[in-house]
Amino acid sequence: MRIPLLALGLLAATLAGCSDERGPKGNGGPGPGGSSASCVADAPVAHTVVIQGSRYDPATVDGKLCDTIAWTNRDAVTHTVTADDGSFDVALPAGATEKLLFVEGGDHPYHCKIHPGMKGTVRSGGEGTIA
Ligand SMILES: [Cu+2]
Repeated sequence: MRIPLLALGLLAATLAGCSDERGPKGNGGPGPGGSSASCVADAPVAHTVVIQGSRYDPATVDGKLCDTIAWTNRDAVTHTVTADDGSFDVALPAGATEKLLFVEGGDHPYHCKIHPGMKGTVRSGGEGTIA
């Protein structure tokens, strides 16, 4: 089975506007742990969300920069993992697994387009680029 890996974040954010992103991120100057982390596109899955009974479990993932999160649909119907802001939109037929790599910090609330009551959130910190 093919499992596409979708990356979201920096690229889209950069294209979306705000051309000037030189805001200071760290505490003064070049130190260890700057804001230029490199995320590996095929990194192991850091978190798994199971979709069962038309619920995301867990509903909130406390992720980190560069985390890859996998959603597995154990229901007999199709669900989606769709960002509230449209930055990602993945359909999961029954039994399917899809992965997303999070390279942009902040909260990423998402929902199922088919079942409006299904809601979840991915939290990730920091910013990175895909190696
Ligand atoms: Cu659904």
